[in-house]
Amino acid sequence: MTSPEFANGETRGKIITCKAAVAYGPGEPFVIEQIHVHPPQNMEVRIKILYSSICHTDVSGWKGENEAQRAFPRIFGHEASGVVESVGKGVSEIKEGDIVVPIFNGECGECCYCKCEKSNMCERFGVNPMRKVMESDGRSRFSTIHGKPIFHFMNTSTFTEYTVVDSACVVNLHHVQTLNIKKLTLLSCGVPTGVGAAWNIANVHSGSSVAVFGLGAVGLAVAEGARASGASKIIGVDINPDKFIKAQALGVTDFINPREAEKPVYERIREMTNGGVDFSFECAGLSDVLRDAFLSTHEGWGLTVVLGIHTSPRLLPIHPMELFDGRRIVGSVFGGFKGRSQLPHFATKCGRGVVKLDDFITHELPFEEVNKAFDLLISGKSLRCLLHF
Ligand code: CXF
Ligand code: ZN
Repeated sequence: MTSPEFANGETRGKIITCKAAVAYGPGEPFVIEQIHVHPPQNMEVRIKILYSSICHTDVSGWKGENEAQRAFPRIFGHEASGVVESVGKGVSEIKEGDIVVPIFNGECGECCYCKCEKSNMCERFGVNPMRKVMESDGRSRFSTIHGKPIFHFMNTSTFTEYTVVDSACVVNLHHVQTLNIKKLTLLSCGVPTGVGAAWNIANVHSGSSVAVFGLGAVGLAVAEGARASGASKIIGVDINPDKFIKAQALGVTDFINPREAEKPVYERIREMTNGGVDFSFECAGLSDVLRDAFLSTHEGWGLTVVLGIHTSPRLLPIHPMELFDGRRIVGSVFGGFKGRSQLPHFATKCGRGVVKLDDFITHELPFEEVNKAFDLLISGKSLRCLLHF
């Protein structure tokens, strides 16, 4: 990958004044304004963002759906690509000018989770929606030009021309020659989240049957992962019939619109699959949908993978006795991928065409139009809208 024209070293070690989309309150329109971005500290990286897209987790955080996680003013955004502007002391695997993607689910490489091959959690840099400042010193690297701190989001904060993230939350994809920078952006959250859920968490195998509830970018990435693994039946469930056209291109073989169904969706799916699917994936973040997903799998071995963001307070809509029917349920974050160590290989596979990325980018807008891009996602018109900086 050729770096964009960058790296004169002039800004290294200095505060950068640049534009960012700042959210001042839950659900309030983003304000594009000048902010200060402080230099990266030990083991941190300052990134010039080239593209950022929007994921439903940004929408959920921006709306303040989970009360305990509210923090404003804040810079949202966690799916992006960029070029390294400068690095703090101790950073060795990333250098100025490298093409990178930030990851919200970091990998320090040293904690008991990072050392355990069964998990992609990280003690220090795993998803912590409560965190709003840098892990190392509990401070923000962003401030208004009047010096008021602006909070971080999900270890990343990408709706800004420059961001600072810990090096544990940066994946170096500089070597990936086969994907352009726009496609690399997709690898920062939605696509690995979905594909990895099918590959790493469910282990979807050739000939298996799958139901995907919610056909946004993550649900479609699950479908694409299942297709690539040779699943023979992939049932897409969504209330928006427009989603089916795109879904077909990504491997979905059958479609159910719950609004048109005469019986519960799980009953319909059981009829279509001789008792239930092998795997179901809940990508809508709705309790009733999760129950349908759970009941749509086959007794004895069915597995439901939860990917959707559920607002709190909500508990699993399942009676413990129902687990005695042999259906299982598990959550999945970032598709089970360990970001820094496994994403480069995943990127290479995508570059080889194992996973088709072409259909995920539906819109592109200048970063200043972030409010419009949010509308497109919330109204179900876009899958991924790339904001360019
Ligand atoms: C989510 C997954 C659940 C926790 C918050 C982040 N993934 C990406 O947007
Ligand atoms: Zn996301």
